[in-house]
Amino acid sequence: MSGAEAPTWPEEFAARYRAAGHWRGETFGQLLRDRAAEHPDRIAIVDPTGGRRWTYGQLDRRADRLAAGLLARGIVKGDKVVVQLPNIAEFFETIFALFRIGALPVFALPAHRETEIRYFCEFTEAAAYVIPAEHGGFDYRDLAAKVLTEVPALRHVFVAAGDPGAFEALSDVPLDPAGPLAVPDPPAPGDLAFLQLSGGSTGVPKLIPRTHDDYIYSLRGSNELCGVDADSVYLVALPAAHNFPLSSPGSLGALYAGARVVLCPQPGPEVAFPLIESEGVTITGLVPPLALVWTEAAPSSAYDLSSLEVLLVGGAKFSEEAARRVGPALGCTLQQVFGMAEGLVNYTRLDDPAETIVTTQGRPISPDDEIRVVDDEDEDLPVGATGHLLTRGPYTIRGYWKAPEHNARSFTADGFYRTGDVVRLTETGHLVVEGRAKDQINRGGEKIAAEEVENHLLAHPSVHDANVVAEPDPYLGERTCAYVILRKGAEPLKPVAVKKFVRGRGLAAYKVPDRVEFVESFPRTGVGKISKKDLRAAASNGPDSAGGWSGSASAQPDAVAAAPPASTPSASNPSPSTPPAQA
Ligand code: AMP
Ligand code: DBH
Repeated sequence: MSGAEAPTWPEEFAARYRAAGHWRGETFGQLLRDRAAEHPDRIAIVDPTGGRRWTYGQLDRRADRLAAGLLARGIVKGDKVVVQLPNIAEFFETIFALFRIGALPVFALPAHRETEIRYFCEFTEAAAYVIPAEHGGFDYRDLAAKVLTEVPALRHVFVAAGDPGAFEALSDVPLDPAGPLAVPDPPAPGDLAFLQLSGGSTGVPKLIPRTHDDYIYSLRGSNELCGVDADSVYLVALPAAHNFPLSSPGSLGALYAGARVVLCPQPGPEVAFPLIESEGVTITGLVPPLALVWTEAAPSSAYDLSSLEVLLVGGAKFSEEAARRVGPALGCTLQQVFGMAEGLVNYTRLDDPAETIVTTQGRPISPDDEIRVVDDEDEDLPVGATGHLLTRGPYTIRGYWKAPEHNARSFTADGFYRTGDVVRLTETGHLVVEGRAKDQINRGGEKIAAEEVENHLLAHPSVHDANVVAEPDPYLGERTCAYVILRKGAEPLKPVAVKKFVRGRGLAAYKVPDRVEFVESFPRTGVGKISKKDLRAAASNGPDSAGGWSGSASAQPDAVAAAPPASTPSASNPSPSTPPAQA
């Protein structure tokens, strides 16, 4: 992997991970080839929308034919391809074709819109962009047409499902390679396999470079801890490209095991439960809000859910009370998972005591995952104390892709990733997530970088300054509240107009603030910095408490007499840029 694009593991660590048998020299292209050779007629992918059932042999063949077609279109090793597909079979055909030729999928989510997609295409200098024609009432061809005019380097748009319109249908790309697929320079196990997205905490989005070797190790480890083998049936209920349903153990873990992957077009019980019954689903993963909905729906459901053995819940903190209800309601084992696309994944073990399963977020996959819980000065804390989680290990990145300045802050000098999570370690080595130090809102598992939304708010001509914080929500866990100071003399705005403005900037809908409050000033800390802590406290006290700090911590009104131009950075947002982030 190229050191210029992202820092990688020092050779002594790489050697250790190889010697331990973690990195076994596998690649995604080869693993599908091997499974197809072992059991060509087993079902790999079930896509209920098209009534499609692809065997391992068929998926392997499709990946080869698409790979040959993509090579013929000039897509080569190292090229980036933004893949924005819903839960359809073509997602797997596409990514395995790209893996085979060594081109890198960039895993966009269906919720991403113009701002995010343009950024991914520009920043990665993507050669191609793969979309469905329409999904969830949204026309991705319109989005692609806009992005194509804005990003000249983008050479191809492929439409994987539905009417391709002005673009090329993905189904027209495959070619029959004469004989076995000939890839001029096939990827090596240590090469990058794809770029995953980070929820991020800054206005600048982060891309996560994962290698074949490191990611496949996390799949193998996950399969072992989640009991996934060739007889398992994994339901992809969350968006397929997200790191959780992709790898914990996810669809790729299931394919690694030679198991069956069932694609669920919608995660609600009305669509998922019939699929669990008809396909005999044994394992799936959900974010906490969905787990609550399933738990409520299951007892009165007409569908037979008895095949379900394991329900993984993660992405955001699952409350103990809700966790207790899962087993009785769904008749399966709850497995909490605390993971991150940057690497480290923790699971409660299937045979952990029931109390451990409902009160902790698990422990790391690997004996070589190094965990440190530290104070604000990076000093190690004793077991049981609450502090910042730092980690290093065989499947945790050593740096984001092309982000040297951010890497200097997000990683210690000796390569530990600063997760931004505040945790406590129990005597049994389990982690309990107690909070978060990063400036992020976790909206039911969807991560929102506060700074990103603040930058979009600041682009409004009437907005002088803005701060976005989390407020508690009974269903989502957290939702977003934007505190906005209007410019002196600006026309009064309604909250709905602010939300509409943000939406109009072409952002994923989940990033639009749930609540907007207009205030005269922001609370300040002792040294005069804006206190997000006080803003969060105000937000959790409800709509009318905003501005309660005025005249106390800060006697200085924040609004200035002469309105600066819209692009001028404000105190709370040194960067005037308006880049998007992600997941
Ligand atoms: P990302 O870096 O976007 O992949 O998001 C990973 C982050 O999600 C973690 O660093 C945590 O903040 C959060 N997260 C994931 N799983 C859990 C969990 N089970 N409990 C609490 N927070 C979680
Ligand atoms: O939230 C996450 O990013 C996440 C949660 C559970 C994750 O990446 C994972 C498991 O692998």
